[in-house]
Amino acid sequence: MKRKPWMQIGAALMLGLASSVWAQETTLRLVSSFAENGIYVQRLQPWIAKFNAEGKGVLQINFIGGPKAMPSFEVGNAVKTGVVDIALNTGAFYTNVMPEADFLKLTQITVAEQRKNGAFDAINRVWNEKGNMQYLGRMVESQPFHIYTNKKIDKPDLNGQKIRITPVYRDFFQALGANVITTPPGEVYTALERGVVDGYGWPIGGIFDLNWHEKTKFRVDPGFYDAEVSLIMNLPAYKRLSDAQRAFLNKQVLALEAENTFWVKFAADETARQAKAGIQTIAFDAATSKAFRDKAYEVGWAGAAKQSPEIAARFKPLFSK
Ligand code: 173
Repeated sequence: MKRKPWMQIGAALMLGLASSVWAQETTLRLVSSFAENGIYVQRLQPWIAKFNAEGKGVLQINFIGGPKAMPSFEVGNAVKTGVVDIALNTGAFYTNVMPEADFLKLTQITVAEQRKNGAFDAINRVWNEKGNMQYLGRMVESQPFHIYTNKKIDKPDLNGQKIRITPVYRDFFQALGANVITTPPGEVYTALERGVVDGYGWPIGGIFDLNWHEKTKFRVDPGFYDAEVSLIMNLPAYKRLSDAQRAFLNKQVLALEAENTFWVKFAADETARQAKAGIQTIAFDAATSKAFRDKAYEVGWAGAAKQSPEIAARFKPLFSK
């Protein structure tokens, strides 16, 4: 039988209708590199609940779990290969995917400014090409890193100290003379307890989440860099979304970033809580503090330039004040 043109149009319409019915809802699997009871996941949970409530029929998130579900340092690769769709992660945990991931600690401007000045686009060019990922958004800012130690110092000198690190701190702490040991957060408590390390690097907030305050005597001020905790997504999974799904996802991520004002107060609250818990502050005079912070960035950018000169040069003006 010869088909009439109107029959073909009818068939096309029905196909279109069917595909719009079938494409209606997608569920994305999300894992976290950070502990489920920690502050980052605590803040992500209500966001996921709202996402799923508003995303009915469009897009849903299925939270798989934290480091018990997948080891922290394996999450980046799982996003790259599509084993999971989305991760809450920090660049230091997926330098095995691309060394540039750790450069995000060097941003000195707000996340909103990074979106405006082209930093996000520059990041995504690299994340797309080298990581097979979309850098969706950054949910933590204004959280400088600190040295926490049980061995008192009176100047910026870590000679004779064993310090737990991730790639965030490696170059800087080694420049200060430390012996460094890389571990995921989940191993810090035991390392302190057994005396495997004298101290550790961590942001100003969150040391109570895994009870490290029980094993911590001193915090060194000032802080340096800015803790980066972000949502990253498998690039093919991102591209598979319909325009409406992608728009919904981006809207939700922007809403999450709009809540980042939380972190300034959290830093102040955590500083007070540490003092109350008996953690003493080691502070340097103004000139030494400035030299300490300047050195952190100098060493950090030098390390970046050594690992990936072209991309470090591209990022530096976009990340700096
Ligand atoms: O110390 C760490 O484990 C680390 O690199 C990090 C990065 C971002 C937020 C918290 C910790």
